[in-house]
Amino acid sequence: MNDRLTDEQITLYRDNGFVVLEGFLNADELETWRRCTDEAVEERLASRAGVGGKWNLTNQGDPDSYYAQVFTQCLKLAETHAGMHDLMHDERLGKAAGTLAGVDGIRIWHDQALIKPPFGNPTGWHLDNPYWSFSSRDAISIWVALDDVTLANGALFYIPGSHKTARFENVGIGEKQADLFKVYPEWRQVETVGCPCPAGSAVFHNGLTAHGAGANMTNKPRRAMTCAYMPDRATFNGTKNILPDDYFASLKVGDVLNDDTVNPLIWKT
Ligand SMILES: O=C(O)CCC(=O)C(=O)O
Ligand SMILES: [Fe+2]
Repeated sequence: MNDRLTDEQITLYRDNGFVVLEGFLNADELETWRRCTDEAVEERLASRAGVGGKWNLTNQGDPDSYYAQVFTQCLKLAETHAGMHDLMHDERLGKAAGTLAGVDGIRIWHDQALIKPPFGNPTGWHLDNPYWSFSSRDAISIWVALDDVTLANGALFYIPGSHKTARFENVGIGEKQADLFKVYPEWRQVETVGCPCPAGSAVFHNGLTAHGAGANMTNKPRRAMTCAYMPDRATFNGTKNILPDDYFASLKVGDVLNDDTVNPLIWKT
């Protein structure tokens, strides 16, 4: 894993709100990530209801819906697949995320496979952090390309610098790609940046950077394995998102989200 970050990469991340690291995984690691992702997704879909019978850990409840055809989304695969657990708990990922974000500890918010199917719908423009149960300008995600990602099969697109002016207001990923620009009309003036990248690349983005992805115009899947990270000591904002029912019921707004089972601490300075 080529997890060493240059000062230039850190600066790019902080200025733009995203950075592409080509050659992050070597060929052997890429094979392992592909195998674990394929197996974990297959198991999750075969179990139909995911962890604890909760449909919210996959979006394939109605495979014909618009959202189900944006990507096959399977959340928290580290909890159901041992190989994926080992990949996601790798301290080097936490260190890279924490170094880019400039924080002293990183917890897993959730992992998720995002497999854009052949002829899949585009991913509408959105922010990530406002979906989650903590509000932080330092939230960060890794998105690892498991296939060569091109402008034809669903490359990520970003609005550079949008993380600096985002206000935690958001829209859902729906059929209307441009809804986010009703909330942030000023971002219409900013040139977007597409991020095609070879398989094995890692793309990091801030949880408040506006992003989306194109349609998959090819007859092959575009596989990505991702993980969203929460800075250590982040606090509960009242949103349930994917928190387990009993844990959610026990929380008050402002509580520190430091349950090591729900949100494992994978790196600390
Ligand atoms: O893979 C995609 O199409 C979208 C990815 C995304 O929204 C994310 O990783 O936050
Ligand atoms: Fe996203």
